[in-house]
Amino acid sequence: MKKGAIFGLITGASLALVLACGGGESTTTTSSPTQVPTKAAETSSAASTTASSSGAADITIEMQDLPGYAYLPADIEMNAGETYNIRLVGSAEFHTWSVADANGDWIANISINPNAEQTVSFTAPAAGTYEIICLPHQATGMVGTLTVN
Ligand SMILES: [Cu+2]
Repeated sequence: MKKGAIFGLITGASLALVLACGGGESTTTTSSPTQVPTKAAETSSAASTTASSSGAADITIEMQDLPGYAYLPADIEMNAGETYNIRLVGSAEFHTWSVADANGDWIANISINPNAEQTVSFTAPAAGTYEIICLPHQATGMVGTLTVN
């Protein structure tokens, strides 16, 4: 007898839910078509403003081959803890953009293939001065300095 009473309650409750959902849906459908396009236009204009301001921290470094192996620019500055998008533009030869910490461990060690271009996300380490080297061309002067403030 008790089990039957509980089952009856559940069945009644789910019926009420189905009826409530059906009623709610039909009401929403009739009123929404005129409001949706206006809201979508407002959202997209706000999103484009955010995207243009977030690209402010970009740094572009170009690789230079003979007669003078070099990074253009060789010396860059960053703020500690800030994340930068570094665009590395390759030349005819293979290069690396390698940055070591005081212990000689790589903070960054990025390969730049011939005539390839890539953008890497790099978070500046603690304040200090770091040496940037190109592994194949370090001996011929392809070095730079990362100054973190
Ligand atoms: Cu190089």
